[in-house]
Amino acid sequence: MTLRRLVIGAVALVLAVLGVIPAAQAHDYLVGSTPKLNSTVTTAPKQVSLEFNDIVLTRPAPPQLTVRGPDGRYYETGCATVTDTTVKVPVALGGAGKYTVTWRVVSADGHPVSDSISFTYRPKAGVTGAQGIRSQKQCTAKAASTGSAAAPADTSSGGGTPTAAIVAVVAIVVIGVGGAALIVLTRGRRGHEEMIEDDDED
Ligand SMILES: [Cu+2]
Repeated sequence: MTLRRLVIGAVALVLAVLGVIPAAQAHDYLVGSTPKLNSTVTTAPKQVSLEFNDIVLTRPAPPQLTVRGPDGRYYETGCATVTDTTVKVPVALGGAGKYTVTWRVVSADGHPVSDSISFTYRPKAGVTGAQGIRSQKQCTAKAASTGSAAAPADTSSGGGTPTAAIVAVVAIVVIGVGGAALIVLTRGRRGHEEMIEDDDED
């Protein structure tokens, strides 16, 4: 019984290391934004920025950040840039109404995450907004690398070595735990099978 518990614990640990259990927790999530979530602004912001709990990667894909107006048009005027945990995009808002900020960024663990928030723009009377564009800007890696994404070799080799080491460690643990689990499961099953397997033996 104690051994079985130990094995279950070890299996859970392996799954945790592999990222199966806390997959969602490992992903970057939004902790703040400008404008704030569901807020109403009366002055048009020059940029929209998103603050994540962890760093945002610019590889393999640059961040995608769109700001869509109440008319369905896009109001970002450039490509999104990343500074550690912050992703921002320049904007020129149009008319009054609800604006939806949608993002797709590469999480600190290398997986893409996407979601959206919205805010309301209520300009003062007489303020004329921008026209917006029909379809979102296509931002390639090159277009987005205006900032600090000028060290591709470092990022890839830096991430490769620890990953290989982790895989090796996990493989060893999996083999060990797998063997122990097999022993325990076989033992446990034997007791159960004795009751129903009489016919098979004949
Ligand atoms: Cu992930």
